[in-house]
Amino acid sequence: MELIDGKKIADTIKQEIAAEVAKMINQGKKQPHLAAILVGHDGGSETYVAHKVKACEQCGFKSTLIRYEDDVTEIELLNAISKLNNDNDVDGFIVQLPLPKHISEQKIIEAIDYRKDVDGFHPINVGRMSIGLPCFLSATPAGIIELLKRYNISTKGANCVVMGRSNIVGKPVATLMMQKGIDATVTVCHSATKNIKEICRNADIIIAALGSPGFVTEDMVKAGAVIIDVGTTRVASTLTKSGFKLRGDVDFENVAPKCSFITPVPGGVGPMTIVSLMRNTLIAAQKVNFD
Ligand code: L34
Repeated sequence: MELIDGKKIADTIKQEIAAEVAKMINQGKKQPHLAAILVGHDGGSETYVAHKVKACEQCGFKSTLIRYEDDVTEIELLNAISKLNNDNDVDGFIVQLPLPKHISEQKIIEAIDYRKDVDGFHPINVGRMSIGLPCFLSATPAGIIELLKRYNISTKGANCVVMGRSNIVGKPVATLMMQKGIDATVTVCHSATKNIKEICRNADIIIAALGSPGFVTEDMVKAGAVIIDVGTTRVASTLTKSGFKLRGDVDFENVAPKCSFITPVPGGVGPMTIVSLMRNTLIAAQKVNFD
């Protein structure tokens, strides 16, 4: 069993991006600039956005964090987005999800100029991805593909089971895995799927993105399978100062010995999500024309 070290790969990629930025600056170009809107004080969102701001520093980007309280109105957020759309210094921006219930996430996502949508959540980017056109790929799926590539994991003809059908991970990663060049045979499982254990046992690659801690157990995994664990649920723990620890969707302790490759939580997919956002911001700053 080999551990897939997402943190190490992410650190390497950040250095590659920083070198690219140094070149741009040498050529007299402006520093790439990522802005993030964070609403409220959700613990997970605070952590992820803080990681994004820090990664900007490491890559040599400028970053701007715009914060609102939970009671922000939809109109206020739409105004903030419109400002960022029109700000020539901002190359790309994100609105960290989830948002409070009184705000329509879809409306917010669709208000973002797709050319600055470095999350790749706008329907134009999602649509372009589905038909294999250049676009901003959403960060977690792109990070997973990059990990498979950097570990030389063969995907051609592999049976890939994606667990979860969210717009952020399940659906886009399933789309990417079946694309020409990656060439996996993809099955997507969700809460209404029958025989989920059987389907998983047939998988060469399992991508677990359900947000259900420890769901994937040893009896669901074929010997030698590759396991990508996207879950990062905070569960109560008396062992840590914070009072919680992160748990993935995979029962790591019992599943790991059976696999050929497995991602840990933390230190697997999470850091790759951050670095894919950095890559998209670099592309946005280079004003690559996708059309
Ligand atoms: N708009 N909303 C928008 N874009 C995104 O790309 C996200 N996502 C998801 C939630 N909402 C979003 C993230 O940023 C999930 N996500 C994310 C980002 C980073 C990490 C996990 C999820 C991460 O860094 N995980 C670390 C541990 C972090 C910790 O200590 O809590 C890891 O090693 O897995």
